[in-house]
Amino acid sequence: MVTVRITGTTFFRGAPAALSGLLSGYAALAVAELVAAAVRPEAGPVTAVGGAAIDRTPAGVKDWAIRNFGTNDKFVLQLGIVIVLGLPAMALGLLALRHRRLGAAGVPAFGVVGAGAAMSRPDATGLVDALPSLVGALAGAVLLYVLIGRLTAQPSPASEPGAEAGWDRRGFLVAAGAAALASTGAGALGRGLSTSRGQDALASRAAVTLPGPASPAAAVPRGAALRIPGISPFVTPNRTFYRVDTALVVPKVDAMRWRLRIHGKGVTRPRTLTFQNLLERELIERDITLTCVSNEVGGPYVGNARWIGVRLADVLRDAGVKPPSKGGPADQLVARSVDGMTLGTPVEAVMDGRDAMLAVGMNGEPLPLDHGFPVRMLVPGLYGYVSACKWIEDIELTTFDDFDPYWVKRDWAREAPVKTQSRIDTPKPFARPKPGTVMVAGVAWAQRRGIDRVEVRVDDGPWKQADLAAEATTDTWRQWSFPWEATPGGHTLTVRATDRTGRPQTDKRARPIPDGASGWHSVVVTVD
Ligand SMILES: Nc1nc2c(c(=O)[nH]1)N[C@H]1C(S)=C(S)[C@@H](COP(=O)(O)O)O[C@H]1N2
Ligand SMILES: [Mo]
Repeated sequence: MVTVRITGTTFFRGAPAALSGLLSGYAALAVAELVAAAVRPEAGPVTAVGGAAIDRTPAGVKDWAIRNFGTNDKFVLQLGIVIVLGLPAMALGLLALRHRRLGAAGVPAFGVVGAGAAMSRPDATGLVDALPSLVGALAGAVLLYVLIGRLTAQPSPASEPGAEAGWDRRGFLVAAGAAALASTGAGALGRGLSTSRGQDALASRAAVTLPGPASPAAAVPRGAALRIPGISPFVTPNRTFYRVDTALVVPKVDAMRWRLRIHGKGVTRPRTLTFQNLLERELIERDITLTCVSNEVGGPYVGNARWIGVRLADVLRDAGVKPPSKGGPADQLVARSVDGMTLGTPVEAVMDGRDAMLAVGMNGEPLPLDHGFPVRMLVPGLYGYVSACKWIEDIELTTFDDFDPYWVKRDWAREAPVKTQSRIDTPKPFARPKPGTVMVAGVAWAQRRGIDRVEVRVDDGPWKQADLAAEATTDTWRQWSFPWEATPGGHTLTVRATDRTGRPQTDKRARPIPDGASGWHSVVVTVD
């Protein structure tokens, strides 16, 4: 009789105990996010663990995640973290039912993981980064202790005479309900705080008026933008411009408080520039195609925009910097962003006359937050990870021997000029066009060198010249088209480009790591 009762009760209490664990985890996260919002949003446990996971993810998996989830990769990661936390939280609840102190003490163990992750981030600033996770975990532990206390407390004999569940059901429900409410409130408050911080950044962006460029972009020739359905437009709108970065939370930088420090080897006149300082300089406007090294053959991580900014070489010269070819001691420029990302660029490339810039505008507006507001770097001809630092705040002149930036530490190449590539935008893979003339069209790029020729092959037939759109500059991609007389059946369309140096795009397949994918893009279609 007694045994039966205990077993039944234990089972009966299992569900509320697991719920207590979940609630405690929820409260811990909510309190942690609130503390983070007050001290440092990036130090919140979900962001920190997610960021630390990104830092430690092998390049192959990261590529896979970007490929399969696209820009949603970060949402999927965060969702995964929350789900993965749920199970142990419930287990701790059950453990606490038998060993109240031990179960409650398990919660801070997770806090330590969160704190460790936050402190390991490249942008960590010290112990404050540990604070959100630790305070949150403490709150969670206390809550679990209290809730389990309600669960194991005996009801007053008068309240529920003969009640089989020997626990203070009312006390538990009240405590659990209050905890859920308070946690939701804390979470909402935290989110509100973070949002209001973001408002300063947004307000400062809204207040920016970009001055006209002293050196406007060359007019885009009339024939540079073909009107073919399905082809990538010559100018990629900001809204659809690809985004690749490690930031789980997009940095929200107030342009009025923004500073750029320039220092390091061979910097005879170290500088700290304000946003206003930049706007007061001569601005250049250029059309530049930006490419990500992670882009697979035929992939989407390439876009062309009209950028406006300050010539980086001028700023460096003002600081006394000389390129190695003029006897300068630094061969690597390391750009650092507000979120601790580091990117290394050859000083020689930045100062060789190309339009390397500190960009403040993109397609006629201040940089979107996602694309680096208020200031980012751009160097035509180099993949983004070795040149295009978003949310930049520091430029250090150093050497390739002395410092490996973020991606180089993760086995990507130190130097990475963009490889010649071409892509079929239309028809799409597995399209079913009708027999007759089918417009095959797409884009090709070889920044700095320029595209000289694009050829298309149907199945194993001969290479045939595609029609090239007019070239805007050698730093922009070039559209091409090819009217194909399609015959019924399955066909493979393949494209290859040749750059202005006369070198055809290699057919040798290479993965993106370490210095960019190579190979020809093919699309299989069925004509019927
Ligand atoms: N701060 C910061 N800057 C960054 C990155 C990043 O992760 N953090 N990613 C780089 C990479 S890999 C690329 S390809 C470009 C992409 O720029 P976009 O997102 O504006 O297209 O930004 C570069 N600048
Ligand atoms: Mo990239």
